[in-house]
Amino acid sequence: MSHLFIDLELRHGARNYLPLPMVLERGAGVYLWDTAGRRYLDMMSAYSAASFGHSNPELVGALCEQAGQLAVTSRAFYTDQLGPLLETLCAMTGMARALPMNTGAEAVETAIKAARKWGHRVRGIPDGRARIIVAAGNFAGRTTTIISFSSEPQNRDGFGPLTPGFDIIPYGDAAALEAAITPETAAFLVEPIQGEAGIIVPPDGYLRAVREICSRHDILLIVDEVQTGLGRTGRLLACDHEGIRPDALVLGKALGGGLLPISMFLARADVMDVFRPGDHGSTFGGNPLACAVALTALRILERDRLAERAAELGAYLIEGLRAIRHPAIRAVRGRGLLVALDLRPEWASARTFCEALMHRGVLSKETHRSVVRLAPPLVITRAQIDSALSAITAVLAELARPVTARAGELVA
Ligand code: IF1
Repeated sequence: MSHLFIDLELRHGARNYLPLPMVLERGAGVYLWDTAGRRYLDMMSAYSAASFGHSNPELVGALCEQAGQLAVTSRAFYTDQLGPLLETLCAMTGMARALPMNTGAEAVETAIKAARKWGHRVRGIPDGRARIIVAAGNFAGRTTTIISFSSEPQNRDGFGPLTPGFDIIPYGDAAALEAAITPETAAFLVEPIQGEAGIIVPPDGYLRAVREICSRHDILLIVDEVQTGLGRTGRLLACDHEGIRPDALVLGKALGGGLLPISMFLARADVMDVFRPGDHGSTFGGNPLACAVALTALRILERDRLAERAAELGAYLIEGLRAIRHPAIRAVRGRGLLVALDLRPEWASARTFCEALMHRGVLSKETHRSVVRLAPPLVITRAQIDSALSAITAVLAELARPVTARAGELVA
């Protein structure tokens, strides 16, 4: 039966993904079920969008109630849902203003437009000359401007002409930021932990150092917390681990409670005030339906102390992974419930590992060939983490000797 759905996607869809060979039809909490009724423990939670668990009943309730009340109005009118969400997010993050969008990429594009216009109108950079510094290994979405500053060739190849005005520096190197700043630099856009790059945690103090450099040079520190934000790394924001406040912030994914897209660009007042009526917008940005779900998600995040939970259970997961003694494991890294199991390529590819995990009822996703991403819903329990660790241990045990050793045998 599942091949029918796979065939339909292959026949009528673009081939821009290579999904694992299974078909999902239901989700609840940390579990997903395929069309054959098999249950899976979800260890990647839709790239951190499903932090509250799949089809969270409270969030579905908020969605249904608001959908029956008022869903999409455009921003031609005020509504009773957007203001409370903006107020709540500004209070939680310490930002002065917020501008709602839908996807992470749209909120990042909003950040780029704000930084450029602030650079031109406030900082006095000649019009059209503002530059933004980014870090190698960044991932901020798939629009043509965002891929223009990707250091990953596949993200860019064939999609030119690329958008100019970006300078790429090594990630985790504060001195490189200082050296790259010019009179035309308006901002530094950076992830506090790089997700797609393989869950790369920068050296301790990196965020504090770049905060000081940006302040001293009066350039904007814009932090992309689309993936790391909203409790994922064990604090409300990953920036909180170093106690720094950026000049602007991007949120997305989990803000929609795993039910619908909503993202947010938040910033200092003088940055957000560069937007005048008609400068920027979006049909669905800030729609009351998404706002009602996001408000409920934020209330659950705080009421159920999900950030603290991510810190505690993330440490438990990392400790459990590090206790597995197997030569195929090159590294275990991460923060909170954003964890990477980095495999030695001569033992197995992350893709092969994820396929083997799937057959043991655990779902994850590879990134950058050698990294298995482990980022479950923040509502996961210790017992469920134990199940994931058992499956990972079993798959590791299945791995035969490294490919190179086997090849040696064949030659001999
Ligand atoms: C895919 C992972 C990638 C993001 C950060 C902005 C965006 C993302 C830090 C854009 C999106 C998604 C996109 C998805 C895979 C996934 C991802 F790290 F989360 F796994 F690619 F890096 N900033 N990340 O991570 O948000 O427009 O997608 O809502 O494109 O395959 P979006």
